[in-house]
Amino acid sequence: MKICIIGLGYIGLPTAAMFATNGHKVHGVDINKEVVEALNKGEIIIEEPYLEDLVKEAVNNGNLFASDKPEKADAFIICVPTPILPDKRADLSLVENAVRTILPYLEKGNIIILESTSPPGTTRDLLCPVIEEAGFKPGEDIYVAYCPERVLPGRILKELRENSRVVGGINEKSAQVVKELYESFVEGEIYIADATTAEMCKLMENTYRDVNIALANELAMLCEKLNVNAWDVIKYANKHPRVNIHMPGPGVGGHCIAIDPWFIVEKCPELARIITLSRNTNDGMPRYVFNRINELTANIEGKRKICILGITYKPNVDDMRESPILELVGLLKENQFDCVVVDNHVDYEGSESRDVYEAAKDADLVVLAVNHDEFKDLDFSRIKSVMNTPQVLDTRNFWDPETVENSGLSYHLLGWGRNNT
Ligand code: SAJ
Repeated sequence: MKICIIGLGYIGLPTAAMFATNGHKVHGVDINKEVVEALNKGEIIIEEPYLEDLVKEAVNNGNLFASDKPEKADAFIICVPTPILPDKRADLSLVENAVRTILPYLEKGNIIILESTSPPGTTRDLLCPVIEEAGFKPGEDIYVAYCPERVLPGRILKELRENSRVVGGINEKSAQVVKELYESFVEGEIYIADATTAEMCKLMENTYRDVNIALANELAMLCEKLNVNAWDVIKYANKHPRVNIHMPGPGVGGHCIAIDPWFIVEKCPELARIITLSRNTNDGMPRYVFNRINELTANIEGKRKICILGITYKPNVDDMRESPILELVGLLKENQFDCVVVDNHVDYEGSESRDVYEAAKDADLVVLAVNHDEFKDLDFSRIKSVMNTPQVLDTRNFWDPETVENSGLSYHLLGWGRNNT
C-alpha cells in the first residue's frame, strides 16, 4: 500500500520506518523542515535506539521519503501532537488541520487512522464530520479507525513490533481493514473495538500508571513522616502476588502520563475524582522535593549551591517535555539558589557538556533527579572532596546508602524518614 503519515515525531517516524521496511511505500509529512530534510538523507533528529538504522534502510530502498504536504495514498495515518491547553483541555487543532490537509487527496476506498492520543469521542465527533463535509460517507467510502500506540520511549521499535494493539473502528469493516494493515509488522495480538472504546483504553492505560505513581508518592510522603523507608515497604509489599506499587519520584513527566488523564477529566470532571487527585499529587512532587532541599540546606549561610543530576523526564532519553525537574530547577532559581544541572542527553543551559565533579564543586547538596545509567557508579569520594557541604539527596533509590556514606557524604533518600529532614 501507499501510506501517508502526517507527523514525524516520536511515534510517526518509527511507525513510518516500520511500514516502509515491511512491504509498503511510505510518504512522511511534517511541517518541520529540519525533520523532512534529515529523513530524506536517512537521518533522524531524535534519540531512539536503532531508529536511525531502520530509517536509513527504508530511505535507501526507496520506500520512505518525506515532504511538507500530503499526496494521494491508500491510507493516511495521523500522528500529530495533541497538546494540553492552560485550562487542561486537549488542543485538537493539529488533529483537525491534519484531516483537512488530507481532504483534497482523498478517494473512495481510502483509510484514515488516528493515532494521536485524544479525548473519548474525537474520532466519531471530530474526524467523521470533517470527512462527511468533503462528501464521503465514513465507514463506507472511507474506512476510519482510532489505533493508539503503546510504545515506551527508549524501546519504541521493539514495542511497536511486539506489543498488542487495539483497533477502534467506526464500524466493523473499518476495524478489519486497519487490523490487516497493522498486521504487516505487529507481532502482538490486534484486538478490535469501537473507536471510542479504543480512545478510552489508551487514556486509561496511562491514567492507571499515573494513579499508581500518585499512590507511591503519597506512600513516600507518609513514610518520611512515620520514619519508615518507603522503598523497603514497596519491595516487600510487591512480593504479594496481586500487589504492584509503583515507584515514587520527584514527579511525573513526559508527554503522555502527565497529560492523558486530563483528557478524561475534561469530559466528566465531577466523576473523575481519583484521577484528578492523582494528577495533583504528582504535580505537587517538585515542590515537595524543593521543600526537602530547602530543609537540608537551611543552616547554610550565604547563597546555597545545588547540583542537579538529570533534567529529562525519565532516564536515558533526550526528552525534557513536562519534566518535573524543570519545575524543581525553576523553584530553586526563584528562591535564590545557585543551581547547576548536569545532563549529557540534552542541552539545558550547558548541561550537555558539563562534568559531574566540576558541577559538584562548592555545592551544598547533590540531587540525583534522573537515574541516567552514567550516574550509577560515580566516584563519591571525589564528589565529597569538592563539595562545600557533603550531602546528597537521592530521589530514585538509585545509589547504595552504604557506599555513599562510606565516602563521607550524608545520604538522604526521598521516601525515607530516617533523618526526618
Ligand atoms: N514514573 C514514576 N514512577 C514509576 C514509573 C514512572 O515516577 O513507577 C515517572 C517517570 O519518572 C516519568 C513518568 O513517570 O517521569 C512517565 O514515565 P513512564 O516510563 O512511566 O512512561 P512514558 O511516558 O515514557 O510512556 C508511557 C507508557 N505508558 C504506560 O506504561 C502505561 C507507554 O507505554 C505509552 O505508550 C506512552 O506513555 C504513551 O505514548 O502514551
